[in-house]
Amino acid sequence: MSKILITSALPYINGLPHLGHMVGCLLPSDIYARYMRMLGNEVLYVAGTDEHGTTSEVGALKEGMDVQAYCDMYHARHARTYRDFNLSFDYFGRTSSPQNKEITYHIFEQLDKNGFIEERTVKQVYSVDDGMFLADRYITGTCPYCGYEKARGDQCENCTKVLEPTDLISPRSSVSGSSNLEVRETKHLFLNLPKLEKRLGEWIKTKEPFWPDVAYTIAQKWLKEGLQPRCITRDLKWGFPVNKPGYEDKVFYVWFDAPIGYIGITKQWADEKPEERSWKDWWLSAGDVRHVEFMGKDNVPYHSITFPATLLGTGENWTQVDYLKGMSYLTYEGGKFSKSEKRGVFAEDAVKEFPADYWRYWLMSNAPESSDASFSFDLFAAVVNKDLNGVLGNFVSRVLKMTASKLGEKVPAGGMDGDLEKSLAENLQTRVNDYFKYMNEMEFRKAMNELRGIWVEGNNYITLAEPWSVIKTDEARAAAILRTCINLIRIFAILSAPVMPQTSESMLSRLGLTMADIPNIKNFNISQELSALEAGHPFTVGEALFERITPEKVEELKQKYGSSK
Ligand code: B3M
Ligand code: ZN
Repeated sequence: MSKILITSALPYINGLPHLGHMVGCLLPSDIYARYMRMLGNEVLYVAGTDEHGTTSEVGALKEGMDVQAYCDMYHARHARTYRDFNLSFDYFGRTSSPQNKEITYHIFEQLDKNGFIEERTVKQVYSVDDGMFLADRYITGTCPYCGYEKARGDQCENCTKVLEPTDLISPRSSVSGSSNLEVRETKHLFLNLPKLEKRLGEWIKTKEPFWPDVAYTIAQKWLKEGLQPRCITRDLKWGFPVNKPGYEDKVFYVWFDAPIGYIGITKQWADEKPEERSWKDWWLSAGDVRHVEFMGKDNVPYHSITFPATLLGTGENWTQVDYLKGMSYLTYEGGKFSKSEKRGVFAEDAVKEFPADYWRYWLMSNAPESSDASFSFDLFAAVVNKDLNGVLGNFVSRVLKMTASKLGEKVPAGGMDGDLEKSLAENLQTRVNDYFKYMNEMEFRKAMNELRGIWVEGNNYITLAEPWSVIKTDEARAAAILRTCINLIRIFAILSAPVMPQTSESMLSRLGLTMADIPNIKNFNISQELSALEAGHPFTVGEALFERITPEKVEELKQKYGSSK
């Protein structure tokens, strides 16, 4: 048994998750966590909301709420949505927790003590009427290059030129619209990354054979270009006040305390049962922990450079990332998801339309891994109707109905296995080995392809074995075939459990089993599993597992959620 620490990138509190966020880090991490538990590993799986920063302050301001209350409300909404999607976090915490504050302070003190923090004076835009320094993207003005009137201080959306706030013509605050802006000098703390570059390079080398290409390439590119000192403080009110004399009125930059949040959230989890849990067993001189992180690819630099360097700079033995799974992007009906333009399915609504498993399966079998992927309701309905309803659902209901009506609601007795069963076992074992291989490698699209292949083997078997005709002449042989089929249902339930936990539970319950009856799958031997349920074991037929999605429903959904431009 190994200890596996799994984290999903922490979603920003102010952006409610859409399908792209779900597939970008939350879902794959859950599927991996469930799978690792089924292998008998000791898993700790944590995530939480990323709450600090200008976006929260501005978001709260726009909704006329106090920032704390705003974050409390959105935290609850995030947590509820992920519960509805059946994400199996051991803990879903918050970066604003006292625990995270304590660890952030400690890490900062170590960095400062070891000489990796430096003071610099920078020039920044101050909004007199708002009484605050403005982050570059909260300054709006006319683009000097193309004349677009709503260019942001960091970039012009229209011509994509990267800008400095001072480039803008007639700049104004995006918070209040006020143009009473001044450039003021302000002191900030920087993490001296150049000083850590050598150590970081050496550490990355130790990871080379294990890191997926995307992560390794991005990290190498940054190192090659040379690291720059990074500002880790901000002139804001919402955040952890900096614990250094002279900086008390500033807070840590959101990207400083957010990844530390993984540790802070683990401490939140441990503090609930201090007598049996220890956060240090996972994070500090923990030794035997394998740490796997899931994130969108834009987050990779922070997780392969900045955060590891931060931890290295403490001089302490922190658990570092062993594997980074970076996902590409999911588009919606060929365009971008956009809350303001009412385009795209947000996770909160998704589970109101269909059970979570429909989404979980579709998203993982179309995961944007090697390239971006596109969601459309046509594709979604096609996959649900074909793979889930047509292949899996149909098999289950056909087998159970036929057995119940011809031989009673028990696993039938009698008959002999023959060549068909032999080749079924062989084919399945190959498929299952590949499925496990891809799950281990976190190649989810390929893994889902194998899972579907496993269901297809069941359908091929029943088509060849024809229990419906055999039963007319040889009841014992038909009994043997249906016994195999019922055992296949149990096997399908076990193997589908990481991606479709509810469906799995529903399949098991027909067989009088629960999730707790799922065996350790480390040495999953198909021949043995094919006779796990013995003659006489009772079952019930139950309702259809899935519902077909009609073309009318697809049209209705396209209208409701916005279709392609
Ligand atoms: N909240 C960015 C994002 O959601 C950021 C991730 C933090 S992970 C420590 O894309
Ligand atoms: Zn422009």
